[in-house]
Amino acid sequence: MTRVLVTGAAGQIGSALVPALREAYGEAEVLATDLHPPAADTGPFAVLDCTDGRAVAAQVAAHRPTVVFHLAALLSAVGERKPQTAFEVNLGGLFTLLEVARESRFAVFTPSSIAAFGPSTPRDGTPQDTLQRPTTMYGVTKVAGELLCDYYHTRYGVDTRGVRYPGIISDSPPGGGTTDYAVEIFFAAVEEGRYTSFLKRGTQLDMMYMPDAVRAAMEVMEADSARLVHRNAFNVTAMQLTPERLGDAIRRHLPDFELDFDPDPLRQSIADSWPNRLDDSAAREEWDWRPQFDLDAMTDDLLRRIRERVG
Ligand code: NAD
Ligand code: AKB
Repeated sequence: MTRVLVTGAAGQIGSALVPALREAYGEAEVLATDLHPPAADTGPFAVLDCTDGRAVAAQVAAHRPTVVFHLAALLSAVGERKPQTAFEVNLGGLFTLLEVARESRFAVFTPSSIAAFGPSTPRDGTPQDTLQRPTTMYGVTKVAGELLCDYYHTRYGVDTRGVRYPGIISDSPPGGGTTDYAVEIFFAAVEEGRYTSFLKRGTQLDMMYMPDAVRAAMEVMEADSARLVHRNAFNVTAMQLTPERLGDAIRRHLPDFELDFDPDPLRQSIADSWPNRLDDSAAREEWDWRPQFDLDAMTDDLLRRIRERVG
């Protein structure tokens, strides 16, 4: 039987992952945890600070998870504004959880990010195994977290797995990252008919629609471990977007949509340090990863959802 605990469950990814996990494993089997309750969710929830080792151990003892989806983190832009807290939560929280996993023997899913790469990484067709010298605190915690997860697997046999997510686009609000513009643009298009991008024209980044991101997390945890050469930090991607490409896709539905640009220096410099396009062939080979949504399919689905919500 699969019993699940999710940290950071009230955030952008948790808001979609928790319902999908409950659908798959049963509502009572999935305990959502965060510093505060999720906006919409009504299933089992507990307040849990992932940096508090005693509290994490107590929740694990009470719920007895077989797998923890560890989503608690500060994202790239917030992390640059609060680097000390980002280190404490992103790396301290992960270390705390892995220590509990070492004792209690549950599997751990930890998302890394395209932020684990830096300006010296090959930008096009970024390989699975390559140079990683990120220049943000978020990126530093992500690459260190990848290594920590590998270490707990090889040293202690903890079943650690994970993916390097690109920017995730969804109808749940983003948590303070560099790719947030790609969510904001859809809401602004429906509500105001215009959007001012904080990334400049031509800034290309890997992106993925939330249903694919949720499926990636669940599929890598269900994958046959005998096939896994890598375990943590699988490159995964679905599409490569610029603000203009998103604008063009939105204009198929809303022809009068206006897009202009007012680049934010912090988030632009972060975006400029990340890859243009990941090579996700290791995930495709080792656990049959395939994205299902391209730009047009995502745009059709997301605009429909936002319109239903906004009315
Ligand atoms: P988010 O910012 O939307 O949510 C993170 C959640 O963590 C928040 O609800 C916050 O309250 C919680 N949190 C913060 N500090 C905490 C603490 N001390 N203890 C417990 N909870 C705490 O982030 P998200 O977008 O849902 O991201 C989830 C994971 O996926 C993160 O590891 C992130 O780095 C990774 N990721 C996300 C994206 C993306 O585009 N959303 C891309 C790559 C990787
Ligand atoms: C961010 O922009 O910080 C996140 C990410 C790509 O990790 N969305």
